[in-house]
Amino acid sequence: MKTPKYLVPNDYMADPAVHVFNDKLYIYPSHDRESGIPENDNGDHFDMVDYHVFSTDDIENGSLIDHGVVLDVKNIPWAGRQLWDCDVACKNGKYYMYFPLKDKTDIFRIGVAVSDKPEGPFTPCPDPVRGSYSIDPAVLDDGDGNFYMYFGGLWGGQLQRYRNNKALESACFPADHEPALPSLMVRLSDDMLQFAEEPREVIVLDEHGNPLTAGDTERRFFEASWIHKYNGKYYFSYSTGDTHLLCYAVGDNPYGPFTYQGVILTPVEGWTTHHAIVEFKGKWYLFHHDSVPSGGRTWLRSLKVVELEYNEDGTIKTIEGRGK
Ligand code: FUB
Repeated sequence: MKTPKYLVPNDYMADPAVHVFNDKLYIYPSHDRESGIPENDNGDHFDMVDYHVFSTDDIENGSLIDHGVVLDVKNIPWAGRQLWDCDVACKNGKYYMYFPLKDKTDIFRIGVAVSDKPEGPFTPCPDPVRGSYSIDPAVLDDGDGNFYMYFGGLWGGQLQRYRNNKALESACFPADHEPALPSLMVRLSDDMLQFAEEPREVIVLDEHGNPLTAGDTERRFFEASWIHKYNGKYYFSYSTGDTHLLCYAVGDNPYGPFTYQGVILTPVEGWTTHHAIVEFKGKWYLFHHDSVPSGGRTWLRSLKVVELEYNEDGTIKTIEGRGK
């Protein structure tokens, strides 16, 4: 599949998380909608209220099943507003959906909802994960019984309001020459419902072994963490936000550090860019979104998929976001 393909032409879906469970591909997107809220740097216009799940056993030529609404904000006891990018992990036959949501004080927390089936529906826990903050959880099943969550996002994602896992009096961005605010990562507890340790910084190093700086806006982390393994290496990928790139960095273990490698996807139509990388039936795919079908309305995004290819040295071939 060399040409990108839209997956859900009759609705607006974004921020895909994608996994293979029981030999099927499951897609867990955000569900965009027109709320009428004006666009601003806090992302108030991304006012999503539920999630759908999609599945297929043939992403190239098969149809996609829409399993309908699997979690609704009105059923989450601690909910304020804005269901953003979620992810799902499977352990011992149970499926755990991790989702960011503002609580009743307008602070993003990460919640968990549980199901016996990958397609849900998911039952939310009464409270958010203790010590959680910011947005965009992505969970790695490391295959050895350990599960790791990567999370965080700048600006509307509120990451600049924290240092060392503590809330600041007010938001604080590093100076351009200082290390960039990194994504966070944390091992999950055995029951998958809490953090097993304090979240740690995901350090992305440049070619000289120095952490990327805040002024390095074409390479530094902004939001949309994703992690996958290829040939025994850990590939941490993310969006650079205001420079609209999907980039990646490679490390030897889930904690990093990771060394910056390059661009996966050049800018798409629309402000945000977000993705998942997954292997299915012997091929690798980049799931992402753009705002072409909505005529550029950045809060109404459409899901896409395209094949992703590696070079022999393990680097990823860059894909054109506005390519046909
Ligand atoms: O969908 C809302 C936010 O937009 C996501 O959490 C970010 O990653 C960006 O895609």
